[in-house]
Amino acid sequence: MSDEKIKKYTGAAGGWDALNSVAKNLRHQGISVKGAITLLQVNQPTGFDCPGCAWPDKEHTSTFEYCENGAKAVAFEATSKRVTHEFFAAHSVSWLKQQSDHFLEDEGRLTHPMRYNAMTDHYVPISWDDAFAMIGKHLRELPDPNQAAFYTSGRTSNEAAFLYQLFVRAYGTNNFPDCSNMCHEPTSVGLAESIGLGKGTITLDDFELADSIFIFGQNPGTNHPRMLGTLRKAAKRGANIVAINPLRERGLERFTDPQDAIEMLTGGSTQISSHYCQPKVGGDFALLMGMFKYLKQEHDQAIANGKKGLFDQNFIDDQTQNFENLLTEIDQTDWADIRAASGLSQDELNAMGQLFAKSERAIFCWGMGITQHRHGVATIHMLSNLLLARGHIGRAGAGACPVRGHSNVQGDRTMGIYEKPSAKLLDRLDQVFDMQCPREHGLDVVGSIDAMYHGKVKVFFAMGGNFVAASPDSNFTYEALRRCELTVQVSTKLNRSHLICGRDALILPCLGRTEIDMQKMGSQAISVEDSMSNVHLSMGRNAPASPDLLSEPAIVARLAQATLPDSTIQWNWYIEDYDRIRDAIGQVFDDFYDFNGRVHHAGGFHIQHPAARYEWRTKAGKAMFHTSSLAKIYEIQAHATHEQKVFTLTTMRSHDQYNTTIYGLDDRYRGVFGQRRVLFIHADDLAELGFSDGQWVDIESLAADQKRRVAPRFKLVKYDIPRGCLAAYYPETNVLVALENHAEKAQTPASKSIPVVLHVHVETQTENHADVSRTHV
Ligand SMILES: Nc1nc2c(c(=O)[nH]1)N[C@H]1C(S)=C(S)[C@@H](COP(=O)(O)OP(=O)(O)OC[C@H]3O[C@@H](n4cnc5c(=O)[nH]c(N)nc54)[C@H](O)[C@@H]3O)O[C@H]1N2
Ligand SMILES: Nc1nc2c(c(=O)[nH]1)N[C@H]1C(S)=C(S)[C@@H](COP(=O)(O)OP(=O)(O)OC[C@H]3O[C@@H](n4cnc5c(=O)[nH]c(N)nc54)[C@H](O)[C@@H]3O)O[C@H]1N2
Ligand SMILES: [Mo]
Repeated sequence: MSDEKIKKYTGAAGGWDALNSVAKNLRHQGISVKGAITLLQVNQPTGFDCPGCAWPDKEHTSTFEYCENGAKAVAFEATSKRVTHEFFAAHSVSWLKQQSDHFLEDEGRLTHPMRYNAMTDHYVPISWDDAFAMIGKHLRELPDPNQAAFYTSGRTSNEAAFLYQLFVRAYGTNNFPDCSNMCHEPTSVGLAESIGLGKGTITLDDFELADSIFIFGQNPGTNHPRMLGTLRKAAKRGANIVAINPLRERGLERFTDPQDAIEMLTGGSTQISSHYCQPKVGGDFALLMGMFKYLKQEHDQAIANGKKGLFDQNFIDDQTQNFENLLTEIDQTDWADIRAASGLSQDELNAMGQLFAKSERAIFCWGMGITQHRHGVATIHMLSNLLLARGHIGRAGAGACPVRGHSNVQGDRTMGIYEKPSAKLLDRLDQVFDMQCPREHGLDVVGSIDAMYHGKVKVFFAMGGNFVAASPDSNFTYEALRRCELTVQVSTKLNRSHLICGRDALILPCLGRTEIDMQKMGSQAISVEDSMSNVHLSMGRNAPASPDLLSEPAIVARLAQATLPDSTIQWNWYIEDYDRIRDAIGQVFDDFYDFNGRVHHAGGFHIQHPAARYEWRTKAGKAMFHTSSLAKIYEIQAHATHEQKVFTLTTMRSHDQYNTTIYGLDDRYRGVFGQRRVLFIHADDLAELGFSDGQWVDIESLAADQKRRVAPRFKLVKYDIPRGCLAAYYPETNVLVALENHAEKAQTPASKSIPVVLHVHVETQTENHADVSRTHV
C-alpha cells in the first residue's frame, strides 16, 4: 500500500502506470497467471462481459481491449482469497463493523450461505434448503406483500433480472428499489419526457462522425477507461472534445493508449479535450441555458441579416412541441443570473455557445455530475432541448449519450426491474404467465429506506450491491435496515450490508460473471445490455470460487419455489437451460423477438432507440421541449444560509474504487496516495477561511430537518476547483446526504450538491488513525 502523500500527477492517463497498476492488483489478489489468462477472456465474442462499466465494445469482437479498471474489477472477482465459515467463526459482526470497506471486500469471495446469530454475534453456516425455507416463511407470513422490498444492483444478468421481477410480481409487489434510483434515474425520467424513452440515442459508430463531443460531469479516465480509446480516435481526426467539469480531471486532458505501441514506447500521449469548461458544482443547468441563449441570439441575428437561422426549423415544426414556451423563458432569463448560477464569465459562456452553434453533428455525453442533483431532471431536459433545437437527434454522428455505470444496469431496467412498470408490461406478463401482476406502483430506494425506518417494510432482499453503503443518510439508513425482521444479501464479496442487518439476516453467495455456470443442460451463458443498447452473451470460464455457490437465476428459482409453493410457473425447468428464460423474455418484450436466434451470434444485436427513426413515444407522440425557470432551480441553494460560509460539496469516485468496493487508497490522477479522507478546496477559499493546506476539518451538512450530520476528520487539499465548491469521495460522505435531499421527479439522492460548512477538527483520545480508510465512524 502507498504511503500517505499528496503529489500532483503530471503524466497522461493510461500508459505504463496503468499497466503496472494491473500487475500489482493481480499479485495482490494472488492470481498473477490465472488473472492474466482470465483477462484475455474479457469482452471477447466467446468470453465474459467485463463486470466493470457499461461502455460498449466495437462489434464485441475486438482482441483483448485493455482497461486498467476493468482489469481490477475482474481481479477482485477472480481473486484466490476466500471468506469461509472459519472466517466468520473467528470474527464477530461487531468486530467486522469496525473494519474499513477496503478491508471487508479484500477478504475474498464468499463461499457458503450464512445466517446471522444475534446471540453470539457471529454468522454461522446454513444449508441452502434451510435458507430458502426461512425466507419463504418470512415472506408468506407478511400480511401484505408490499411489506417486502427487493433491491437490484446493476451486475445482475438479463436472465436473472427477468426471473427476479417475475417472482416479485407473482409474490405481489412492485417494490423494486435499484441502483438506478441512485444513478441515472433523472436520465430515465428526463429523456423519456423529452424524447420518449430514457436511453441513449447513439452507437459507437456515431463517435466516428461527430464534429464535437461534449462530456458533462463524467470522469471516463477512471470510470469508463475504454471510452478514452474512442475519444482518442475522435481527437486524432480533429473533432472538438469539450469537457464540462468543476474539477480539472487528468483523464479528460491527456491519454496514452496502452494498446498503441508507439505511444507507449516513446512516452507520447494524445490530448483528449480541446476545450475545458469549469462551471460551479450544480451550475450545468445555467451553463446550458446560457448556451441556448447564445444560440438564440445568433439565430435571430442570422435571420435579421437574411441568412439561414441556427435552429433546425423543419425538424422543430415536424417533430416537436412546446418550443415557443422555451424561447420565452430564455428571453426572460438575464445573462447576469446565468453568469452567477454557472460561475462562468460571459466569454466562457459565449465560447461554449459558439462551439455548439457551429457543430453540425454533436454528441452530448453525461454522467453522475449531471444526474445527482436536486435539478437533475431539469438539466437533462435542457441537454435534450439543445439537441432538439439543432435537430441533433436521429442524425448520424449526433445525439444523446448518457454513460451508464454498472455493466447491466440498463438491461435490468429493460427486463422490468422498475417500481413504476407500464401497464403494457404487466398485461404481457399476465398473459404469458397466466398470472395477475400487482398494478400499484412500488417503492424506490428513498421510499424503501423511509418505509423500513417507519416499520412499513419488514423484509429486505438484495440481489447484489451494497445497499447500506451506497445509500444516502447513512445513520438513518442503518437504523432502517436494523428495524427489518429479515434482510437477505445475494453477494460475491463481504460488505457492510452484511453487517448492518435486520433481526434475522442471511448471506447468499453467488457465482460471478467470470465463472462457469453449470446447469442440467450444460454450462450456461447469460446476456447483458450495454450503455448503447447492444445485447450480447457472456460466458464464464473460471471454476467457481466454491462448490457451494448458486447462480443468481437459480437463487431466484429456489426462492420462488420456497415462497410460492402453488405457483404454476415452472421455475426449475427455466434453470435447466437459460435459453428457455430467453424464449420467455422474447414473448414478453417486442424488442427481444427471436432472442436466442439473434443473441447466439458473436456481437449479439442492437436495440435501436425509436427516436433514431423519429418515433417519439411521448404522450403527444412528439419530441417535447421542457422549460424550467433558472431562478426557481437555484433558489434553494441561495437559501442555504449559516453564520459560516456555506459550500456545495460534490461526492465522487477515486481511481481505486468500484462504487463501494475500495480496491486501494490511491487516486493517482488527482495526486492522492495512501488515503481517502481528503477534501478538495480552492486556494482562495482556504485563505478566506484562514485554514491551511493539509489541515483536518469536520464537514457538517445543512438540511431542512435541522438534524446534525457530520463526517469527521477530512484533510483539506488545495485543488483546481471553483470557489465555493468542495469535492470528496463516496461512500465516506454519504452520512451527509439527507434522505430528503434528492432529485425532483426522480428521487435520486443529490449526492453531488450537498450544502455544507466546515469546522476545525478536534482530536479525541479514542480516535483510531491506524486505519485511514475507515468509512463509517
Ligand atoms: N473504475 C470504476 N468504474 C466505474 C465505477 C467505479 O466506481 N469505478 N462506477 C460505475 C458506476 S455505477 C457509474 S454510475 C459510473 C460513474 O461514472 P461518473 O459519472 O464518471 O462518476 P463520478 O466519479 O461520481 O463523477 C463524475 C464526474 O462528475 C464531476 N462532477 C461533480 N459534480 C459535478 C457537477 O455539478 N457538474 C459537472 N459537470 N460535473 C460534476 C466530478 O468532478 C467527476 O469528474 O461509473 C461506472 N464505472
Ligand atoms: N454519495 C454518493 N453515493 C452514491 C453515488 C455517488 O456518486 N455519491 N453513486 C451511486 C451510484 S451511481 C450507484 S450505481 C450506487 C451503487 O450501489 P450498489 O450497486 O449497491 O453498490 P456496489 O458497490 O456496486 O456493490 C458492491 C457489491 O456487489 C456485490 N457483487 C459484485 N458482483 C456481484 C455479482 O455478480 N452478483 C451479486 N449478486 N453481487 C455482486 C459484491 O458483494 C460487492 O460487495 O451507489 C450510489 N451512491
Ligand atoms: Mo451508477
